[in-house]
Amino acid sequence: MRILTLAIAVLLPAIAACGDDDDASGPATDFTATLTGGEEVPPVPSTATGTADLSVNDDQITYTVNVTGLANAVVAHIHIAAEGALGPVRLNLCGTGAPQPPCVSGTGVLATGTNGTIVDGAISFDSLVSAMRTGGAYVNVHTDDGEGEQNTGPGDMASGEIRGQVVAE
Ligand SMILES: [Ca+2]
Repeated sequence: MRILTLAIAVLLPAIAACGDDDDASGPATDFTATLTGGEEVPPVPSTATGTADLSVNDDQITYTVNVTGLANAVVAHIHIAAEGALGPVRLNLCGTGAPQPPCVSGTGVLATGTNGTIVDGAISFDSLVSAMRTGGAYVNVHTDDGEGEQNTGPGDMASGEIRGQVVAE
């Protein structure tokens, strides 16, 4: 019995150390969003879809947005608002000029990069991350055919063609 007790005492710290990798009690740093036209406000009848993967590292967000069948993508951002509501742009993802990349239309990687600069400094970076953790942020991809009026339909939705609420992974 004494030997068994000793073995447990030796093993317990090792088990606790292994658990650190899967600690679910800390604040989320990895997020995802599923983008569809139906999530836009009001909904957009687009067949394009997308996924966004976002990872917070210190004061930066590293992101990759993949899309399927999206025409005329011009710009993408993280906005602040709950699902079903519209809110202002707070972080640029693509199409806004260096250092963020241009948006790539079609099927594949729309954009991948790193950014920690809040648009207009309107909120703090920590406030953006807090919103991401509480369902208060969304990824929105805007399209524009560059002709005539805007927001005429898929491929020409300057107000946003596919959108997805940011959720913790
Ligand atoms: Ca147009």
